[in-house]
Amino acid sequence: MIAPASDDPARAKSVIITVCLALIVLSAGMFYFLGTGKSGMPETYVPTKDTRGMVWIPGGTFPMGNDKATKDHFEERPAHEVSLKGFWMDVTEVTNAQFKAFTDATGYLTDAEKDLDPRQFPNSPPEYLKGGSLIFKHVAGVDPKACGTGNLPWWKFTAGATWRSPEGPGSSIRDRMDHPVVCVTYKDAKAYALWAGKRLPTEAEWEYAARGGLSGKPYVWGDEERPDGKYMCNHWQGMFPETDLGLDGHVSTSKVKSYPPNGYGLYDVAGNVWEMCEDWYGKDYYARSPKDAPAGPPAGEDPENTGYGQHVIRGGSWLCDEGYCFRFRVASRQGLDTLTSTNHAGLRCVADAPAPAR
Ligand SMILES: [Ca+2]
Repeated sequence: MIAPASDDPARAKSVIITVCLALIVLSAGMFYFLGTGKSGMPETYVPTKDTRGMVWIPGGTFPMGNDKATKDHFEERPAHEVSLKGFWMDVTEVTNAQFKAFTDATGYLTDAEKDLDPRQFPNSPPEYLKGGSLIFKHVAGVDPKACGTGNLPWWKFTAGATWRSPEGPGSSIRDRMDHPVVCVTYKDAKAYALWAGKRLPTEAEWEYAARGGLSGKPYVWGDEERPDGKYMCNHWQGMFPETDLGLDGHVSTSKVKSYPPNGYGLYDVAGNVWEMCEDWYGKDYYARSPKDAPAGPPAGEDPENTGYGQHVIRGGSWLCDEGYCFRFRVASRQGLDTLTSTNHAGLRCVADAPAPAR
């Protein structure tokens, strides 16, 4: 399995893992281009006209990014003007219940649910052929800022960790059907969106919508991290990656709509789970981004040299603390390896249905 980037995500370095990554990429890439072949899956994007559970985001122009970003978050610079047309956006992150409706209708199997064929990869250790996801584990005695960017000790590839069993075999979503789906890849997210007659947002659409009509604010709700001492989203409190005190009420994902919505009525755009965007991830893309409807660079960052690259994820997650990650801020951005699934990343869709009658 391929490791995600920077703050909380891990990176594998060993030769054997690199070899296995390449094999996984080749295999998964083949699945990607061949499609699922499952019944009930549309071949092309046909925008839904059913906007229940969505909200209209009116078009406009806004300053995207953050000129006040520190050196740890230089990818948020420079702030630049962006113009967008209006679109519809899901009010919540896609839930386990919604994802189940998709798999029930189509028989779709996520990447994490599929083992690789050992006959196809005879030289790979069996443990690397199992389907699974990168799962967070608490680790004591670690200074995360001293860990660099590779082999982050709090990420563990867990065979059998899937959207149905987000902590691995024996775990269940039975009591979490209203939580956001996790342990899905970009390909899985795209498949869900296609089935729903929706699509993943561009990074610009995501940030414009997340700002909720506010301009240049650090948080989706405004200037203060905790107005009147109140936690406004699900993130991490305490010493990362050892102890999450759960002062916001949750120490893992939370059910959607557990916190107040932003100005457009969108819930959990900060925290809970990272949300996948359509764009490839470019750290320095903002320096050359066009003004009108930017759609990302032609290729993504590829820190693991997988040949496949990273797509953008936005919004931060239940794992973002204030000292190390600090990416539940609205301008925060990072990449996720395209074929990686983790238990802190999910999705929210947009759609191109006609604007509501005025
Ligand atoms: Ca929390």
